[in-house]
Amino acid sequence: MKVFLTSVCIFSALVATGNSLICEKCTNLHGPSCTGVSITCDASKSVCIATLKETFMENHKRQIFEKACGTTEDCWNNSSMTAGKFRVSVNTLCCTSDLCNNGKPKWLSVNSTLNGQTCPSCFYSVNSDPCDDEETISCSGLETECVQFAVVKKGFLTELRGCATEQMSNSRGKAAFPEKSVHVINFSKSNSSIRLQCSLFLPAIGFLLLKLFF
Ligand SMILES: *[C@@H]1O[C@H](CO)[C@@H](O)[C@H](O)[C@H]1NC(C)=O
Ligand SMILES: *[C@@H]1O[C@H](CO)[C@@H](O)[C@H](O)[C@H]1NC(C)=O
Ligand SMILES: *[C@@H]1O[C@H](CO)[C@@H](O)[C@H](O)[C@H]1NC(C)=O
Ligand SMILES: *[C@@H]1O[C@H](CO)[C@@H](O)[C@H](O)[C@H]1NC(C)=O
Ligand SMILES: CC(=O)N[C@H]1CO[C@H](CO)[C@@H](O)[C@@H]1O
Repeated sequence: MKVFLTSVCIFSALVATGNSLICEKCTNLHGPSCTGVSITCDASKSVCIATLKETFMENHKRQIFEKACGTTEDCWNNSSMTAGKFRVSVNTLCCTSDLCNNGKPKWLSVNSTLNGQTCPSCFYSVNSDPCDDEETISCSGLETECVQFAVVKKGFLTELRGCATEQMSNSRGKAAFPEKSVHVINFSKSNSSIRLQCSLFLPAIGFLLLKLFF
């Protein structure tokens, strides 16, 4: 009887697994690696992913590392942008065999060679200075496109303008903020040789009004 039950259990375990992918799952909010448990992915998830997100604000660096089941839309390579004093880069390892996201992927290091592009630059959030419409930055590495957009997280709005990689630009800003809790709005490519329309952004309108009336 015991033997029979054991085989039933093993059998159902096999059936439950079926063709589903198995991936490692873990999150480290303060570092570049993590080890976790093996999980069986939902049928809708076809890749195992490992994502390293690095942010720099002024001189403060933060690294977030996550391993999970995912879809090919969660795969970002060479996705970085620089906006004012803020820089974010996101790199993803995406693979399709069981537990292929274990271990520690190798990531490209930051390329700080100037590439000749200049873009309007701004990082405007709660507690930071309003955007200066004249401000530009020189772009480096693979960040050859000018983009602008805003992100909303928990009701707070942050406005970004700056240099982005092609992958970042193609993702319409989402690659910088893969978190489900962050919504990208009002994305557009900007042209370094055309003056930005400040009124695109609500905080800027507030700032303009202040300038006009006081
Ligand atoms: C990202 O780059 C790595 C290494 O260059 C490569 O193995 C991987 O296939 C790339 N992933 C995507 C989604 O382009
Ligand atoms: C990412 O950048 C590296 C180095 O420039 C390049 O070799 C690689 O092809 C790029 N990957 C993608 C997906 O663009
Ligand atoms: C770094 O960026 C420069 C300028 O875009 C480029 O010429 C160079 O090939 C890049 N180096 C690497 C290792 O990707
Ligand atoms: C940017 O503006 C210049 C000059 O007006 C124009 O030649 C170029 O095609 C524009 N680029 C984009 C991406 O709109
Ligand atoms: C200032 C501005 O352009 N705001 C727009 C941002 O995008 C939302 C919808 O995504 C619009 O409703 C806003 O008007």
